Amino acid sequence: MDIRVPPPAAHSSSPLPALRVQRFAASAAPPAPLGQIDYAQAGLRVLAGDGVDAWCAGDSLREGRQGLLQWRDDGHWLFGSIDLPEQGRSLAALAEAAYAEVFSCLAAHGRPLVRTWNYLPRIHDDCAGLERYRQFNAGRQAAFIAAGVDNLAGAPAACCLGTADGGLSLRFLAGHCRVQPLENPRQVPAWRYSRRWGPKSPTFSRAVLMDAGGGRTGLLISGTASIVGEESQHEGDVQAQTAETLDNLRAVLAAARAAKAGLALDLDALELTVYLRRPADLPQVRALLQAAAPAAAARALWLQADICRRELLVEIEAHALA
Ligand code: 3EB
Repeated sequence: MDIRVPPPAAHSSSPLPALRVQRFAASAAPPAPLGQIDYAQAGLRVLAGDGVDAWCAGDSLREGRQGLLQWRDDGHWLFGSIDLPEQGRSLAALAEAAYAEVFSCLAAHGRPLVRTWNYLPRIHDDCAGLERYRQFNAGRQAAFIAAGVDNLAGAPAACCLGTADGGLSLRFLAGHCRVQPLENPRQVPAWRYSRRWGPKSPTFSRAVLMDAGGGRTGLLISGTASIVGEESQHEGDVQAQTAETLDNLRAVLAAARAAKAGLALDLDALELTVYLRRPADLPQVRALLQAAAPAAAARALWLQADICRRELLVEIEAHALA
């Protein structure tokens, strides 16, 4: 482990710095945030908006490496990344290895996982009779269980998107205390999906609420799509899928408001990332988003990616630090 000065103050004694995330064009991104996601570098095509999300909090950063994993820690928050080449391994083995590194890093730092971003190449291809996304799910879940996570209901918020090539790219944010996971009453919790969606369910919560420091509350909403119960809705109809996705986002926001008295967030308060399977759908989806949440639509980042079920054309993730 390669530790840079200065060592952190014990995190119980220093005040919790406010977590913030800012969007930049790749050329303008700050050199040393807690961590950043350069979407183009992760293999996604930026359709509109600035393509780097920089997560920042305190300035006293330590950083280090553990195998192929890199992390930065400000004493309260930790942001990490790991990029694993496939080298002939199955996606299940790859996901399990990547998440084992993540959990070993988090155990060393005593930090709980808050949010993960997962990017994997050729997500729909078949490998030994199982779609690669489903293989990924099997490996991810196995790593959670191996790490001693006995209740998948506490899983982090997440997204999982397909890229054209490259290896498995994982980005993650860990916090200073346990977060409050949220579910969407319109949807079956993903960790309880039936075996129709794969032998092992995906390991994520629909959203998490947390203390974001500086007196603020953080709401991180997972990738959200046109799913009701556990069924994909409106196959082939991008406009209806967008409307259903917005209804799901509203339902998660209602769950967040119910969980946290005084939280007054609506769609327009969210920072949105919109993933489109087909770039040509951008104008239609943008028009619907502008009608539902004009201010949020104006700030949104638009990316092209494969969404983890073939029939899904649009997925939206969001965060707000209120
Ligand atoms: C869904 O709701 C759509 O596997 O980490 C959304 C967010 C989706 C996260 C993941 C998958 C993931 O099932 C897909």
